[in-house]
Amino acid sequence: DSPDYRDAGLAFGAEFLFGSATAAYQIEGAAGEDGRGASIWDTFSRTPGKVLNGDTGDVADDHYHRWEADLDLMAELGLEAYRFSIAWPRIQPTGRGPVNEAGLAFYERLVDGLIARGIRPIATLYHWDLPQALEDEGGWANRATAYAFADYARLVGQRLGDRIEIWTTLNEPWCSAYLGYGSGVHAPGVTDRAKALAAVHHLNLAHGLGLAALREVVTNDPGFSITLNLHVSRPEGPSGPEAVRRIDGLANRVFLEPILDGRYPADVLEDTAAVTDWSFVEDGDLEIISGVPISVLGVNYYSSGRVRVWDGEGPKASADGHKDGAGTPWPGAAEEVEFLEQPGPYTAMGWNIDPSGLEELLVGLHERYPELPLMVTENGAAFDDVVEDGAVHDAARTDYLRRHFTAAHRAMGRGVPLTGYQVWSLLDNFEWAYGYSKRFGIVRVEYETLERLPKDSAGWYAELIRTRRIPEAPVAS
Ligand code: PNW
Repeated sequence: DSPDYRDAGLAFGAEFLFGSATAAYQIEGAAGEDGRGASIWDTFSRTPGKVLNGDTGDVADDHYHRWEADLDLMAELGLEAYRFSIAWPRIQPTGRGPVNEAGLAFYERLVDGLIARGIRPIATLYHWDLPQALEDEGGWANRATAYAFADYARLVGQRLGDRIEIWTTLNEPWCSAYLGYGSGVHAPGVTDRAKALAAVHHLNLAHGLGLAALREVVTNDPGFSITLNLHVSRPEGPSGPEAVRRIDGLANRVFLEPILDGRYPADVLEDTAAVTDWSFVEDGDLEIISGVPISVLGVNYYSSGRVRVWDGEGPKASADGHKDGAGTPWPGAAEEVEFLEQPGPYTAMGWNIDPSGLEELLVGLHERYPELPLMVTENGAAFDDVVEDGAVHDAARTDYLRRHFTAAHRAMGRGVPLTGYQVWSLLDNFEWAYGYSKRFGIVRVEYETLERLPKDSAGWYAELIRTRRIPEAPVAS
């Protein structure tokens, strides 16, 4: 038992799905092409001061034009699955109405190209690029957006519903709600705690309505899922457990319980009573949200936090290894939670590296939901890569991945039904508020030329996939 999570040689079964993940706005570019409408991220990134260096997704990795070469690259790495997202404004430019054929055709080509190469498509319907026209009507703070999402899901399902392996409704609704409508560091940049909580509910509702629509139209018995960025918080001092309860409630249970248990957690409603009366939850909503069971839960994990309740004296600490504590106006009682300095080491995002958090998260979920299969839908790291003689020797990234795969393997050894692992990300890409300054790819993208260069971590991952055993790896200095 090595405490540093660097066990080489651990084996994964034949069914375990190794892959990599991306998202439409982060890689596609071609923002004005083939009838694509504007999304909230177009508007936000073009607003001065919102994204570092004024970066936008206008060109990104130009994947919209280079998709075929990118698929060949995935095949060369031996990926068994590819998790991508579909841009709603390519399918419905204003968020409503008939299909924009040219936009949908892109995803048909992509999915057929994956299948032709033996790579299984995992499709996310919403990875944050809401059509701007829907934001103009209130966005996720508006109940009607959930119904518009269901119509969109049906349109996509009618066309791709014979070929997708796993459908994911939403990616990280925590980010959409709290970063989009609470702190405003993500699009649409709204800062209103009550709207953030309304967004939480409408995103949950969209999930339920979306799955119901999909179930009616798909023909190939796919998996149904949602991807959550669940927060692992470690308690500090006597108030630590109370702080953990508050963050776990607002970040995790406010999504898990409506979807998996058909109820909102009573303590969360209490914690937020001064912010909202939750009257946006209508009769029958919880039946809709939990109505179509998910067959696998997607888990995104990068880092953990260390928390206690602020005693009201001195400045409130907000150093957060997971970056969400800093400046995030957690609504209600969680606002009084302090995010403490972490021991490190850190990634280039300033996120504390803590593979044991992944093991604990997976084991905890399995204890709470014993029948539910899990999949890691994102894990990876940004580091300050350098190109040397035409190579990127990203030992730190390889080491990060090796330790997290070890953690996942240990969780499986403790009985967790983990079905796969999608590394974030295949390509360096538009890292939201950080623009192109943070590189998460196992493949480097040279933004001047748009050339792709697999990093050493990609070679390591290809070997893991080929041998189904965790290879030796250089230890990060
Ligand atoms: C996730 N936070 O984003 C997303 O799903 C990806 O699109 C993204 O590139 C990746 O993780 C790396 O950041 C997050 O502030 C963004 O806590 C922000 C936070 C968490 C996840």
